[in-house]
Amino acid sequence: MQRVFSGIQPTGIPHLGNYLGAIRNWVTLQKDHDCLFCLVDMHSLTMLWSPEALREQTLASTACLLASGIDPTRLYNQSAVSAHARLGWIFNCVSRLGWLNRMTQFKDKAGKNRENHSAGLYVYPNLMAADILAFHATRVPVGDDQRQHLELANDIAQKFNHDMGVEFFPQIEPLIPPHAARVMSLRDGSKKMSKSDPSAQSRIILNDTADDIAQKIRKARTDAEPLPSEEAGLEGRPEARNLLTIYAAMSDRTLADVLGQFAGQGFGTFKQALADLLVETLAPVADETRRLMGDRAHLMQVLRQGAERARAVSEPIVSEAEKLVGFLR
Ligand code: AQP
Repeated sequence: MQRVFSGIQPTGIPHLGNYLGAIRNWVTLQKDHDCLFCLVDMHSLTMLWSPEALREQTLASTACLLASGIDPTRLYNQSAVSAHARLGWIFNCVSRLGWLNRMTQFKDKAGKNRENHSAGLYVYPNLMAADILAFHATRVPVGDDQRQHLELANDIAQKFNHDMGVEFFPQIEPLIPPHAARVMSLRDGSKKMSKSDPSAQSRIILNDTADDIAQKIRKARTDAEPLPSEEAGLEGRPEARNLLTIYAAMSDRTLADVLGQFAGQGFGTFKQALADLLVETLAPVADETRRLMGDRAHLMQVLRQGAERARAVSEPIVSEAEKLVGFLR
């Protein structure tokens, strides 16, 4: 059975982009793959953080993932399993500065002020490679924004194998959904929907109420033109494309099919239909998330048990990697 690994940062409540780009696929994959899903709390330290918020958001994200249908036995938080940090350090020494310099996510997040960002943000992709390879996972379901990091993980695996003269780490295959792999902000169709966007109106989060969802969709930025009948008519209209793509992904239909239904109509009717569709799927997730957040002891227990299982899988692999690089045991 193929092993699957994927993670999400507990930097806030997961949003619709996380759901369509990653979480929804995790739920499908866990049916016939050996899956590990991780709250990557160590990655959350790469940007400024508050310890109290990190604790709360780790529990809230756990609740959201369970409410979305993730199997509790497959979920844990990264910092509880030392294999991540140990292999992460080895990969810091295998990865090349030239490779990291090409990472667009670092450039996007650091912006013009890169000298003031943490060294962690820069080496984040090395830790991400360790997250996956510590389990010899070969399939990684992610959104499109993570494609470059997975290419780097394969370069690291290959260089490690070459330098140590072994065939130890496998190659990784990204599983990127064919539709809605990059959900954009509801306020600006050129920006990725993100937990760290200062505007709460830019994203739908998985514990939004039905009213929140309807209000955010009503206020989502659009343009003055009616909806086109063909995809070509979405050229230069990123906000319209984003909303239609979300509708198509949520209803498991093609964009062409959705355009056929709404062609020539204004955004009023379409936004109402989109809000209804989102509420139908997400409101039960939000209700269950709120219920689970009331039971912190249960959430902690899920993470502890998940970490135990993750330790059992990763320990022999990372111990072997440590032996291969020459560490004495
Ligand atoms: N907008 C998106 N569309 C599709 N997929 C997305 N993912 C994130 N944003 C979108 C996918 O969700 C998974 C978990 O992402 P993450 O939380 O680890 O990190 P991120 O990509 O940095 O997400 P955010 O929301 O933008 O977080 P912040 O603001 O904290 O940096 C990944 O598979 C990702 O591809």
